[in-house]
Amino acid sequence: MKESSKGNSKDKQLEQYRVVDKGTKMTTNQGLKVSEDEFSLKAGVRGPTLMEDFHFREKVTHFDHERIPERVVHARGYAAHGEFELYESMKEFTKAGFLQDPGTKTPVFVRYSNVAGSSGSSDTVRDIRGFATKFYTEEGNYDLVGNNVPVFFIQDAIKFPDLIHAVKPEPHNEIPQASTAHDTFWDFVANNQESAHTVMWQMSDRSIPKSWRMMEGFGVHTFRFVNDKGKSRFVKFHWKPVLGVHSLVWDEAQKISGKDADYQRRDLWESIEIGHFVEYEFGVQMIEEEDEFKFDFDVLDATKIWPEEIVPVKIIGKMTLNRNVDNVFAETEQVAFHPGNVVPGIDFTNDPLLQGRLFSYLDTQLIRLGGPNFAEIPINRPVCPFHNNQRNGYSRQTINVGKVSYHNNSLANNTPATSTAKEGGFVHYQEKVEGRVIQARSDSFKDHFSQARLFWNSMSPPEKKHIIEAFSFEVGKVKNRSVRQQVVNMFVNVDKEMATIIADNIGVKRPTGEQSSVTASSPALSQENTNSYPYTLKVGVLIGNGFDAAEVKSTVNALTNAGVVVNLISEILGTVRSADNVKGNITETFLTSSPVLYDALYVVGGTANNQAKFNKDVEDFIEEAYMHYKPIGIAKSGTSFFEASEAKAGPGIIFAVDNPNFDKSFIKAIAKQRFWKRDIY
Ligand code: HDE
Repeated sequence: MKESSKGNSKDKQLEQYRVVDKGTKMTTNQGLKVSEDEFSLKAGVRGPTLMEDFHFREKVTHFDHERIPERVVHARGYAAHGEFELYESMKEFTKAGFLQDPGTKTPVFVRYSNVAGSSGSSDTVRDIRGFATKFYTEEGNYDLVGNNVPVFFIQDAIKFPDLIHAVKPEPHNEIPQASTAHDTFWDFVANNQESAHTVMWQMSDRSIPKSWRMMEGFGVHTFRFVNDKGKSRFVKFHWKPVLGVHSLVWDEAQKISGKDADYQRRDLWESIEIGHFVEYEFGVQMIEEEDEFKFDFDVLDATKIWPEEIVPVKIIGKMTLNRNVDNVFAETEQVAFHPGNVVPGIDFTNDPLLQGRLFSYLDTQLIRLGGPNFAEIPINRPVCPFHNNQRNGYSRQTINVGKVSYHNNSLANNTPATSTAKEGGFVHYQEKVEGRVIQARSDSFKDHFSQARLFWNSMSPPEKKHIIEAFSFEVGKVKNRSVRQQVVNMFVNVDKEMATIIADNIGVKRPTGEQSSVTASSPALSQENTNSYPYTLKVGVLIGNGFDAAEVKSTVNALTNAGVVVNLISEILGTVRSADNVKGNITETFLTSSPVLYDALYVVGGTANNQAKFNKDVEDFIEEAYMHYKPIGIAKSGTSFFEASEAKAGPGIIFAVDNPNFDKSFIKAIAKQRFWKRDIY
């Protein structure tokens, strides 16, 4: 671990709680040294175990209670520490302390998650990803609990339990795990048409991100910035990954689930361990209060984006994740996020989805973390002092000294004292609210298809193809014909051709409705327009004995210099030798690895003990990478291996033969990641 990455105030606070057991003597929880940890206490060597064995009872009792309830949603997750640095002062817009002075660094903790699956499910399922950030500011913890998709399925929090019941495995047989490809989810979609826009995102490549390091994050709701003069503006928050937005292809995602269910957490862990820190820029979109009604969407509706071309994203800082956790349970599992954790200068709006979340998160922590004292768990403690009159409850750790635990008081000089706004006290924004008590939704929330169509219009041809394939897979898994029909009848509102192709694929009648008349598009929504770098991508080198050391070394060096991670793959672990006896270190075999775990292949070829099997393995790797549109670089000695495979020369296939620019072209191809123009089927 890099020394520098243990330096911020949160890291220092956590340091006090770290316990290193290595090199110590074993004791009970009471501190008594243990003399025997192999055999329980028995009456005779073949006799019954005795109740008296307090060490056995303590050990097993603790074990019996090791689990806590997993999160009801977002159960599968993984996290890392880091820092947020402000580029430019936001003083004009917000009084939030951590957004005032350029260069201010704030410790952060980020937990990524999948929504639907249980904690043991696979990383690469099709799902929206959670992207929750806790900023440990000097004014208290600020939590931005967002997703990698900017919109949500529903408009009012009262429908959240319904949505989640429909998404989760069906209750009669608890199938399928971590998948929306089943009857109840699509029945929910078709009968709750406000989900249309988010479902389009979910059927797009966004829901199979290649890496958490390569996906955007969104606050989703409209929040408020409030400045020191009390002026408020509407704001939406964005995380933009420096490496750009990249996705898996569906066949690859499914195969990775089997080959490495921990694919995304491993990617995050390993990247941070080798110093490939994870970076996102932080952006804000702002709308003046007086412009609230100037748009063709309601700013309070969480099923709508503010197209970046209409409301630009202002980049104001950068987050870098640079330290893995010490203990996943203590940190990642026990972290408690809450959209209601705000600081002065950031406030809420009347978005009915946000309003409901403000209740739900505190409530869920009470059951998950076993009582009201979870803020005292090290990962949840703010870095600034915290004092109030809350007392007692399960697992209270603070020893509050003195007899006063009420307000107002005279015995403690009326402390802990409240603070005015000037002194940093949080004062809720004084929005004027009027209305009748009513259970209804504003008409301005009722357009469900315009932005779903905007999203469709913004997609490139390969992205559109993937969306159609995703629908055809997901709805194709729905057994109930009426539900399948209802889904295409709904999505014809987005695009007639799309819905017609899906209808044909899933064996229902072509829909008769008409698509939305929106013709606008938002180029920012297409992944085609994203950043692409070779940095941190992974290349598998398929190599046997007898390779040309000079050629391979030069390419591997060029790749490494570009920040590419290179693994040598062969028939067995150990070493391979070049024609002139230079050694190569084999870290994976054809059996332990798979082309789906690499971004590109470098085919060197060579000789092996079982040449026929080696040749077949190399060909299989080439064919699979080819089918997933990945770049393949072919060393001179690799040409015959490539030619023996079913893959064809064309986009993203770079040969070293007669190519003085091989390294450069290969690195460029690696950065591009996918070659959709490949003739596959
Ligand atoms: Fe959540 N959500 N949510 N959610 N959510 C939870 O809190 C809830 C919503 C999000 O890594 C739960 O601690 C309601 C939108 C993330 O620990 C729970 C509604 C967005 C995480 C809960 C929503 C999110 C959660 C479950 C409808 C994107 C994981 C465990 C109004 C902006 C945080 C927990 C982590 C977790 C409730 C909708 C993001 C039950 C009622 C919209 C990233 O409290």
